[in-house]
This record gives sequence, C-alpha cells and structure tokens, in this order.
Amino acid sequence: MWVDETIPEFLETSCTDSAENLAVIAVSHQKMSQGESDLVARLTYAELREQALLAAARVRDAGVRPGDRVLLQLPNIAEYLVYLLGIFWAGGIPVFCLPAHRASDLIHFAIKSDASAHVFSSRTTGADFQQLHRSVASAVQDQQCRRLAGIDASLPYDTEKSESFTPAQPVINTDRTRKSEQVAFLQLSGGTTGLSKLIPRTHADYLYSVRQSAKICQLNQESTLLVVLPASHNFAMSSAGILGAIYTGSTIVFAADPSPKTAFTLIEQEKVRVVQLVPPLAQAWLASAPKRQPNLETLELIQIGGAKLLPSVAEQITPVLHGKLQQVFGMAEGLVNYTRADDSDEMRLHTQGRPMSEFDEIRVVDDNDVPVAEGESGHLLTRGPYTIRGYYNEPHINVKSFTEDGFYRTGDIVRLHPTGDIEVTGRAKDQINRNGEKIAVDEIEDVALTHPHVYDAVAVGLPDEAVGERIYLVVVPQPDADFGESPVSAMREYFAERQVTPYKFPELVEVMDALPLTNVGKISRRDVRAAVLDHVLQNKENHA
Ligand code: OOB
Repeated sequence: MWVDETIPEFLETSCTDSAENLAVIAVSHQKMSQGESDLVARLTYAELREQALLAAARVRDAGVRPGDRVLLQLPNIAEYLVYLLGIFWAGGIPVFCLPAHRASDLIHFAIKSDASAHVFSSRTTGADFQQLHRSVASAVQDQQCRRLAGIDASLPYDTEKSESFTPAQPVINTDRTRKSEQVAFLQLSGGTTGLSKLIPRTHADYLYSVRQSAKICQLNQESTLLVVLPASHNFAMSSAGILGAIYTGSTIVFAADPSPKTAFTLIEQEKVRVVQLVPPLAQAWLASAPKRQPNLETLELIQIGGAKLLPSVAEQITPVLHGKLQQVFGMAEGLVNYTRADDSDEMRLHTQGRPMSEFDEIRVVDDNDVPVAEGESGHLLTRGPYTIRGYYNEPHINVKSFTEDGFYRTGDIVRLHPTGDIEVTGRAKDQINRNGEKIAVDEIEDVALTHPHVYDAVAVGLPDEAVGERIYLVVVPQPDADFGESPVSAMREYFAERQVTPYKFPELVEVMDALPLTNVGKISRRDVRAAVLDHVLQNKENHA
C-alpha cells in the first residue's frame, strides 16, 4: 500500500502533469495588499507551481532548513496553497494551525514542535496577526532560546532585497532512503487532555489515504471542490479534499467564509461538484436554501463529517441541496470511514460508513478491552496502514491512548452493522464538539481554575442545534468571591486575557455553591461532569 513517494514529489508530479488545469480559485491577500481591484486569484497548476517555488525560496530565506517545523496559519486564501506547497518544497514540515488559534495554542505548538517559522497573513480578520506573531515569537525566544521567524504571506516576496535568493527547486528524494516513511507534517489532535497533541503523519501513510479516498469519492479532473471548512483540517485536507483534488488535477475553490450566501454564489459561479460540511453547517445550508433558492444543479457529492449527523437531517440533504450524501467519520490520527455511492439509502442515512481500506482493523470492546457481542455498542479501537502508532513526543499519553498491540483508542462509542458499517452511538472522551472543532473539557477547566475567584470548575458540552454543542462552564467560587452582574462576561474576559483561542471560550456560565455529587464520597471527574450535565439539562427543561 505504501509507495516510496514523498509529498513534495507527489506535488511536483501533480503540478507538472496537470500544468494547464485550473488549480485554485480564491481570494488573494497578496492582491489585496497590492491594491488590485480584482481580489480573486485563479491559478493553473503551472502558475501555482511557480508561486510556490517563490514561497519555498522565501521560507528558506527565513532560515528554514530541511526537516524544520513551520507553523502554517492561513485562512482559505490562494496563499494557503502557495505556502503549503512552498513549505514542502523547502523541505519543511508544516504544523497545521487554524486561523482561529491564539497565543496560548500557538506558543504550545511552536514549543512542542520546536518550530523555526510561522507563516500567517496580516490581512486575516479577527486579530492583529503581526502582533500575535511577535508575542508568540518572544515567548518562544524566552522559553526555548529559539528564533521563530515570521512570514507574512500577504506581502509579496521581494527577491531583489533578498541576499540569498535563488529560485527554489522542490526538495526531491534522491537517495532513496525511504524518506517516504518519515514524518511529513504535524496535524493537531482535538485533545482529550489539556492542549492539543501533535499528530505525526508520514508521506507514505498519508498519500495512501489520499489515493484511496479519491477513488472512493470518485474524484476526477472535473471534480471542482469547494472548501468551506478550514483547509488545515484533516477532513478538508485529505478526505479526499485538497490533496485528493491535486491528485486528480481538479480545481479547488476556497470560500472566504462559510456562510450559505458565499458558498451558494461560488457553487453557481464555479459549477462546484463536491463540498464538505460539518453537520451544523449542513443545517445552516438547509435552512437557507429555500429562502435563497440557489441553483445547486452541479453539486454531485455532499460529504458530511466531523460530528454525528442525525438521520432526520441526513434525509433532507439530497432533496434540498441536490447532491448525493456521503457520511465521513474520520480522525486526524488516521482511520477514515465513508459511506459508498452504491450503498442503500438506509445505510447512507443511518451509518457513518466503513473504513476506506480493507487493511483497517476495527475492534469494538467494553471497558475492559473485551470485544462486545455482535451489534452491541462499545469503544472503537483501530489499527491500520495510515493510523498513527503514537502522538509526537507524548510518551505518557501514548501509553493510555494506544493498546499494547498498537490499536488507537478513538474515544468513540460505536456499533458495527453486519455489513461492516459503523454507526457512531456516543463518545467516551471528555471532549466538546463545537462546529466540528474538538475541545478538551479539562483545558477549559484548567484555565478557569487559574482565575483567582474560582475554587472549582467543570465544563460540559450542552447539546445545541446551531453549533452541535456549546461550552457550559459551572464554577464554584472562592469564599467571598464575586463575579459581578455577568459571570459569563467575567469569565470570557479572563479567557481573552489568557490569550485562549476564542472558540474555546465558555458560552454559558453558572455559579454554584457546590458541585452535584461531590458529597457522595469518592467519585471520578467524569461522574461529576455527567452530574453537572444532568443538572443543566433538567434546569433547561424546567425553563422550557
Ligand atoms: C475529523 O477529525 P478530528 O480529528 O477533528 O476529530 C475526530 C473525532 C472522531 O473521533 C469523532 O469523535 C468525531 O471527531 N467525528 C464524528 C464524525 N466524524 C468525526 N463523530 C460522528 N460522526 C462523524 N461522521 O473530525 C475528521 C477527519 C477526517 C474526516 C472527517 C472528519
């Protein structure tokens, strides 16, 4: 299954083979900086290659050497692809950050990965990215004595000012030492404990998953793909996603924002055939389509994943949005399951599909790792040709996250159908899934606990139609502490002060004198969280 090919080689071959095809249609921050009137870039693969080689030279100029880690933090703009290729062609190892990440996350990623550069765009909305870069770089310098170079992708690369400019050539594997089995990039895990862990994926394992996905999703040269989810997500990157589109030489259309208005316009204008959504976005599209009446005739495939899709929502997808529904149940750690084009409606609506590879191993077990009876729900464990065997530099967490024989503990509760299809029935990990973004509850609790007025804190995910789950924080105050009129504003301000990434801010805060269950003797943190959620749901019902 593994081919001895690296991602830089794969990209070079694809760009050369599909040179004349349109590679990307997206807003360009560089065009914005140069004051051009048309802000949308349309690049063929040949043009993408040319720009990416310049980006590679610039990355190298910034001091990045082959094997160095580079934080890639760009929104869905043309420069995202240019720098993705550029970093690979400079021999760098991208660390896939999100535009939403703020200093606390970025410093953690930079230090964990020992990064030497940070690619961002100062035209990204939501923060002052020059300032953000400076504060990350100075924290890294203080703690690591390491310079973190900043590359503002919205500014053109002035080759004349560069002392060392030579046109870059992609770093190609000439010594045949199976570089393909080494780490190609670091993905971010949603995390169940503390801050995100880094996921090391190899060239060979990832490219195998891309080829396999492109086949299952039936991509071809004509499969114009609309990317509305953050490009760095594993779903958007490889299921079959951006790399699947590059593999088949088709066009990637980046949406500048995920609103139905923007997406519908792009689908009509660019004749989009494939789109990937998380369930809350799918619901927003379903609600908006009858009002906006877009022409979605070209849409062939609507992939939905990242969180559980309810059958009642699944049923509406094709009637309202035209394209065929494909459920995608995957994880950045590896395993990705797809429903298939020729599956029965019953299966496509009610299951999350089956593994992409016949070599993916699936085990469904009870709390003691003993396989459950056929058709029963249990913990999903998996091992296979593109699933990691360990997080990057996390020996203690790895002991808990993998079985002795190398199966990854997904934290998902599933039920296997006799056909081999998987139905996700629950979650055992202490995580909140908000708009498909995974947030470890103890990361939120840990921040809350450092607040001087907080004695204890418990975070739970409150089911919510608009975003899937909302972050509900219960705090027990220190004696005589006061959170003022609005505990939620007080806590959010505190999270902002601590430079926490905004999608992790608590959205509802309740002050309690004592946590439920705490006087019942020795109980686990998980029991307390369950009791808190019960309490919150009951209160909600009483209000209703
Ligand atoms: C994708 O990857 P991650 O790493 O952000 O999150 C993985 C977790 C899974 O363990 C599961 O808890 C949840 O997200 N999940 C789903 C799901 N897809 C992901 N839960 C229920 N139904 C689904 N369809 O989210 C991801 C990676 C590649 C492809 C698709 C999604």
